[in-house]
Amino acid sequence: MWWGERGRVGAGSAASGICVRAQQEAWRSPPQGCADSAAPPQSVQAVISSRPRVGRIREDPQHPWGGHGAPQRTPKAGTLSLPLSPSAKQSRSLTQPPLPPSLSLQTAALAATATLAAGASPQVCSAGSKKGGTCAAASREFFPGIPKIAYEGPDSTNPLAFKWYNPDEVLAGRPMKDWLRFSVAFWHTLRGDGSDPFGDATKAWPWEDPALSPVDQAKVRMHAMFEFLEKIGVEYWCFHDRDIAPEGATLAESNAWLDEVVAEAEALQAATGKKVLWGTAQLFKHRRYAHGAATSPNATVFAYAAAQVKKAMEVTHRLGGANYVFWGGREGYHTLLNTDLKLELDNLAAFLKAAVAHKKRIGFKGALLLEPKPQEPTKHQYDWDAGSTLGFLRGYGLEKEFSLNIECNHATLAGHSCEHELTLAAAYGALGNVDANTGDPQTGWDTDQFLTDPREATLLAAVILKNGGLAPGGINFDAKLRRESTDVVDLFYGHISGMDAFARGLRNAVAMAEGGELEAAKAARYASYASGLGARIRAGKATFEELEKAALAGGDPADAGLPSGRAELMEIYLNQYTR
Ligand SMILES: [Mn+2]
Repeated sequence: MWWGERGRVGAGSAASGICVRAQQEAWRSPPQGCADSAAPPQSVQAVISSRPRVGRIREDPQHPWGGHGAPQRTPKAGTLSLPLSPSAKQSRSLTQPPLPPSLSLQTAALAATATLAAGASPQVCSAGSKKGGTCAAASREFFPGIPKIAYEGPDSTNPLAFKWYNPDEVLAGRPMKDWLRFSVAFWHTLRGDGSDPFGDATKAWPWEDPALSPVDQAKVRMHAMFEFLEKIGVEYWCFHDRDIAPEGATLAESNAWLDEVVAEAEALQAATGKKVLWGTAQLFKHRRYAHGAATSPNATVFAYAAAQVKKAMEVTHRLGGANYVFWGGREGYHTLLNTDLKLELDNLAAFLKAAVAHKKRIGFKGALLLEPKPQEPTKHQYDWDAGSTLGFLRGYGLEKEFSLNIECNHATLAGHSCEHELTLAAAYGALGNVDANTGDPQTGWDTDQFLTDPREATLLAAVILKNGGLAPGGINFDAKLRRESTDVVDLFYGHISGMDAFARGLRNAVAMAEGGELEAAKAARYASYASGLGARIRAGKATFEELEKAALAGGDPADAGLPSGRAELMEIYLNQYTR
């Protein structure tokens, strides 16, 4: 295996090595089975305070995620020793900001957390996990001291609790969890390392272990994912093929490694009841896709991309995915001077038709979704926005096979509101899924922040409510921490904030619908279409001759006076329901 050839296998891969490292790195929970795992009990505060701090982070050019490598930690000498395992020689500097007081009050006994973690991250060691070290590493607790997040109601001041999201509470005839169908994105939450075009990785996540082989590392990450899902209380997750498994030296090797990691995920799903909301293929990162994938000028690249999607669809199907997504990050152009736009659109349609055929061949029942975005990384992406994507689908007769995955930050990049994109997709019966995030009003690029504004969430939830929900889609947190947010607890804060925003928005939207002022005002505004001439127009029966006759007889509508649009009153209603 290539990682062996490059010297990635060391003594650290063995169970004993993991135990030694755990002793050396004070922030780690000792893996189960290590001789010193009976370390003295610590307070929750001490465990949280010993969360991984970013030490020295160096580039790892072999890291499958690319140039910005897996962060590697060097414990930093500090000023205060914590009562960790007896052999932990390192001391750590307590430089992080004070924790919310509620944190130290929660789960007074670490034992409760440990029990939870054991349930959250069951000891699944698939046939592929031959190294004892991997199994031990995967069985560790990755979020020590963080309890399962509970609903405490709007008056709670505990930041590690839900104020609005109460999963089993029934609203408008359905539990909140079924309206919202939240999902965690593997790529941001597990793989996001804080790097940007100007800087290296900033996050030193405890599941990253450079001593492991890439495949074993991928399995360990998968265990961290399921512990996170369990503690945050989210039922679904989403992935790209290359997020969850490394790229091999050949396509066959990539496929084999993907199968190995998917087997681990399958076992974890069986043990926890968690499900895949959607899977997708990463057709934008590797240099082979520099000119595009399905719209590449090179037929060999088209074929490679097709093979990758074929496999990604198959593993999504194997994991029981509810949807499969296509995001064409490189499907576009940088200049029309070298681009045959018509040929590329034809090829994109041919690619999608082949995907539909394969879906039917393998019996995948999930929905196929296209995800619009106007640009970034290309100057112009063909799936610019909901409108252009719907037009493309209709132009090639694909509208019955695909619906849309609307990402809010993509909507704003296209010059729309997310509410607009959801409303337009819903109008065409094509609202498939929401990638929940937001941009920053002061920046013009895709910042993928957690959407936390209750007014915005109310507007979006109102569309979702009117659409009758999103199933088989849901609300996927395609959102990442800021570069400078570097603790695992920040992942919880981000998701709690996002989940609470949508839950609050849903509560507001249900109340707004029950109040009925906005719908009544809208109905009144269009009342002229309810009968007579308007009803004939609605039915598509009115001819130009008939309409001309009515206009000649009726005079200028402006003279009769047109009703006010009442936008300001509508804003009062919206704010009245935004809590
Ligand atoms: Mn985005």
